[in-house]
Amino acid sequence: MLSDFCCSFSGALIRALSEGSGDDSMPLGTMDPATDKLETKHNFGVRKMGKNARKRFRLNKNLSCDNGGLPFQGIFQEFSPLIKKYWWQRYLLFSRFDEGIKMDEEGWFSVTPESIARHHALRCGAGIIIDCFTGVGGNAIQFAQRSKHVIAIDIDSNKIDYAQHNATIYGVEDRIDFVRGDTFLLAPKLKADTVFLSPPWGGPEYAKVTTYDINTMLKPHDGHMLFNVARGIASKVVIFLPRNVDLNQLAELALSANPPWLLEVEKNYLNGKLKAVTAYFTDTSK
Ligand code: MGP
Ligand code: SAH
Repeated sequence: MLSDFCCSFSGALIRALSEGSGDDSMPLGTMDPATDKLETKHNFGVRKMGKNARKRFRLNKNLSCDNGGLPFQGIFQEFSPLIKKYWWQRYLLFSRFDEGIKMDEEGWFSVTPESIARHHALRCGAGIIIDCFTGVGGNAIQFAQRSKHVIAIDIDSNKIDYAQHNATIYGVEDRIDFVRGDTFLLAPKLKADTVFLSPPWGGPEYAKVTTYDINTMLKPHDGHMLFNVARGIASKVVIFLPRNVDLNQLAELALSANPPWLLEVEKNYLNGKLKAVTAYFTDTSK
């Protein structure tokens, strides 16, 4: 089951919090959604495993029990042991995984699970979208299913090759312009309707801290740099962030623009487990 809920913070609410009314130290995420502007709750429903999926699941389970099985062994040869837990989730990451999806180490732990990426695509609409940190293409592929034009940038040429290959499996490679480059250097030349940012969080270690600090832990630049660069590209900025992100820092980002941008924070759940947080910033003056 994928369920997301999304709290929309009006400018007034952000201001109230940043000015310290009430408990300033309380992260926005701990508020009672019933009283704090819970706008929507989408329940995507529990999907029963189909006959084929059950068969595939049994097959993979058997492979891994009998001696590790080939796919499982291969994973250990090619990647660090850390990747094992992501391999178990491979069909959540790419439903067409068995058709030849290519991954590298960072791709395994960074790719946005397919149903969350599909949801991002729904929310981002059909205009021109720039995916500034494409990775192996989890988001770009879903954007291309809906948007008329996707520009997919990554600094790592292997990632761009893998993303292009993976997009071919989904039949959407023609709708994506793949660019190998540094988003921060390319930014002044970019214009779009929506800019999507799924930057490196510093690896799976992000989960070891109670509160993730976007000012010190995001790579390769901090949250303010990221937001400022992105808002020069589009009037809608979407950032995919760790589930333990400090929500007050997101409100600060929205307020740092003049006039302040609207902020919506969405928690992304998969099978009842909180996976990540997505922040949607919109310039309401345009
Ligand atoms: P996770 O917390 O590492 O996995 O990442 P999981 O399965 O929730 O681990 P558990 O031990 O808590 O059960 C959850 C999701 O966050 C991944 O599937 C990715 O979509 C995303 N993600 C994780 N990391 C480390 C990154 C990252 O560095 N960058 C980006 N953009 N996304 C990441
Ligand atoms: N959303 C992606 C995962 C992104 S992981 C997916 O679903 O597959 C983050 C990516 O940012 C990595 O692939 C990394 O190579 C890339 N990256 C890091 N610094 C960058 C920069 N300055 N410009 C462009 N890409 C960058």
